Amino acid sequence: MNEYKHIKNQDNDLYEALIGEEKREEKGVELIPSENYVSQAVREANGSILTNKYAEGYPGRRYYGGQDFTDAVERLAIERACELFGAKYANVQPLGGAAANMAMYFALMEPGDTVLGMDLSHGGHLTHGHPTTWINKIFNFVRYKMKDVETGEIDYDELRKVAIENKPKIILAGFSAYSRELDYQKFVDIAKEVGAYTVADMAHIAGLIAGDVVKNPFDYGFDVITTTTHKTLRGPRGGMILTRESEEIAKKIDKAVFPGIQGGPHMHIIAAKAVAFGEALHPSFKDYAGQILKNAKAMEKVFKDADIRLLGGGTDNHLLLADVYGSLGITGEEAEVALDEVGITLNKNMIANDTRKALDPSGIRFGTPAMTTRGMKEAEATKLAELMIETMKNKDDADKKAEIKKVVEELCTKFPVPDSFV
Ligand code: DSN
Repeated sequence: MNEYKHIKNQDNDLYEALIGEEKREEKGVELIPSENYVSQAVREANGSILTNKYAEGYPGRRYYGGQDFTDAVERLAIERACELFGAKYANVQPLGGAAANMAMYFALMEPGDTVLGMDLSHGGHLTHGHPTTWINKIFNFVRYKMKDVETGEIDYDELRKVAIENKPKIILAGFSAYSRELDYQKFVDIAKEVGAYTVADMAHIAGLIAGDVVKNPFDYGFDVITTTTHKTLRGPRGGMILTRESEEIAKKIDKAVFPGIQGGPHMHIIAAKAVAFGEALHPSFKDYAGQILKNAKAMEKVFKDADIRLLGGGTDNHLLLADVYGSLGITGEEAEVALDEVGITLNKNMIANDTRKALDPSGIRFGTPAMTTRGMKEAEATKLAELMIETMKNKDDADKKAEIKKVVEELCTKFPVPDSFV
């Protein structure tokens, strides 16, 4: 546990909140598939004096003085990112995944141009053109979907048809609630046919790509990858844009990030990205990524054995989507609350063709990146999945939930978050 001694001395209200969160993370298990625990080294960089520095521009061409050390920091992050993903260019300045996607859209398109992306109710992300976002007012978004929600197979014939009809500038592969591998070759073939760029939003699976346990879209000729750095990749909260080989695209992306949509880069976060990418280049990261998948498969088995419907029929990655309303008669919101009470954190989620609403949907989404960071393996994943089902089946039984909470706490005590991963 961190001491926060200076905060304690000068700001007790904030101190109490931080200690509360420290305890919550220690005593409960995190199954939100987009979350993780970072190393102390990442946190040191994140909390470093680089937060003091303005560094508009890029290494070797900054607009402010005093850049003796910022260039070295940013170059390290760029070189490591390129090595991890097999890219020629990397922009490590995006403040998050949404900023990365926005900059990518502005780099590759003019207002009014069209993007073909995954339907949001079938696993796509808000930044892929949700009607409530500003980006949706600037660009035109058309959709592809799963052909069969029970297997997760994408309808590539429909994707091709929509591409031919709408001539998109970008065909976007990527998701935030989809558990199967995509057929990247099909995306590339269709994009070639209609003259579109191929972009993969790999925020959720970046760590799995870096660890070589799922396919890398660049191996199929994708032009660009956007990602966050804090999910499976286990870095600080932030974003990144990678370009496979085109200098022309990379230049457009750099301009779109700064001065296009952002000001001074957050150099402390870029330093923390460099640390995290260094960790992901370490051979042990491959084991970590492999274990994420094994743990997800162990959870899949328990849910399947209990006859709980999994969207896509199971998982090829780190996450699972379960139709708990259809299978157990408990809503996603009720499940989230009951599980929170026993120290298991996950999120309610809409499922494809959901008849319920976003704030109280039919599904839950959960995954294994954070629990795997704690060193938990298949036995613990199996136990947690069993406890989840027991909790959902007994959501109104306070005694049962107290009993389960104790078991979760004991498990967490045995698996503290490590300080270092290398
Ligand atoms: N909020 C992230 C997630 O949970 O998937 C995506 O932005």
